[in-house]
Amino acid sequence: MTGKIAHARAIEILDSRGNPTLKVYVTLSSGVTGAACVPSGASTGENEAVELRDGDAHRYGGKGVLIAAENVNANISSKIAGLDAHDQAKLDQMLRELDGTDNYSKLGANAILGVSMAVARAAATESGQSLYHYLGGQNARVLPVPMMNVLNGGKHAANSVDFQEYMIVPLGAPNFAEALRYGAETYHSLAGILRNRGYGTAVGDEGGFAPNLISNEEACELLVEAITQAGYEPGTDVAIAIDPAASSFYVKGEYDLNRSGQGRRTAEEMCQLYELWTKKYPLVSIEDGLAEMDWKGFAAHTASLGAKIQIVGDDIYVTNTKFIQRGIDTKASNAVLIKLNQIGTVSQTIEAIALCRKAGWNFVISHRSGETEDAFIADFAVAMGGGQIKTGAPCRSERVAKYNRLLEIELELGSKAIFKNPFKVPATTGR
Ligand code: 2PG
Ligand code: MG
Repeated sequence: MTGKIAHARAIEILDSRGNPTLKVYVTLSSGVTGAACVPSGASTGENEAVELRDGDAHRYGGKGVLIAAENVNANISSKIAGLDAHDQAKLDQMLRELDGTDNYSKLGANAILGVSMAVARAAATESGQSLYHYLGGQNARVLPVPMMNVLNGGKHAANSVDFQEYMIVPLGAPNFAEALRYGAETYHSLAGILRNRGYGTAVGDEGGFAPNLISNEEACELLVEAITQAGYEPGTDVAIAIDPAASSFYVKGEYDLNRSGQGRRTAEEMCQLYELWTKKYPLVSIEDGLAEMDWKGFAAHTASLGAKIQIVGDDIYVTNTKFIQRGIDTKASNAVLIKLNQIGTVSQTIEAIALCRKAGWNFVISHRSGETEDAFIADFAVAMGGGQIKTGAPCRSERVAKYNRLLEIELELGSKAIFKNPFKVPATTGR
């Protein structure tokens, strides 16, 4: 009989930081197998689903995932055998019940998500469809505008920059392939500028350069210069987005910009800083400008800039409808960063996106800083049709795998493919 799950198997593999993670293979009774690899974050939100690690100091510094693998092989596999692989919602509900906790702390969100994604892959293959069509229906055809993280700081690099991510957003391109070219060319022009200034061009976890800059703001100046030097118009062709990941420098109710030596700031001062940057630079999106526990700061930030640009919540929501609803009620942002492993199953991720849509909010499908060659999120971004993906620099194969998959999808869709600027308001350059 087709459509039924036969078994699931998990193995321990390595992620892009050389840490263990899971690869899960789900085989159907038809003989079709789907596989998926699980990503892993560094600047994690406090309320994320639990990534189960062995804690055995003799293996990978305690980061092994053999227990999570065994949970798939010994506990989950036999319980999901016989379920219809094409009923993702039912499968994911079964996984929730099997674990029995709110945050998958029993079996591990890494074990659960690996199974959830691999089942989707197997079902797509069995039905003869691309994953983006299987998950998003036959009308799925919006290619995402990429947010490409080209300067890394914070927890993703050992340098003098407090803010974690400075991204280029090629929103003026006519299609995804051209957007990728705009981005890659800007990345190379940035490399040249950094070299000329005597800065290092070694890369951080997401493939962006990680130089010791003089200030957090210098990164924005460098990006505008790189965009211009690559032959593009800042704001019109290529804009800027940032993810300060402010939870990582929130100390006792203040924002401690100690890496760059810029001292402590209150939430109000951080808001003023972002207002100033939005006037000076072609900024279209700010993610986690305030810390995850600073709901008041987030609301003030959105009140000051939300009408002009996209304000994204990542750590504050952790792709969880409970927190996203609170954000909607309190006007804490106007967009959500979506990460499958923050919440644990494909279905719960889709529920989070449905809530964003209902509120008229944007959403951005995102990688993690620890990634693998799995390009699941490329298909997922097209399936969900939100028009935005954040998946690193055009550098390091675990990042480029997603971009290359999107090139394939665009080709497959042909003239049906849509690529458009998802930002309501054009960037204000103030120039
Ligand atoms: C973020 C992510 C991805 P991490 O903060 O948005 O860029 O980082 O995976 O380390 O949480
Ligand atoms: Mg983030």
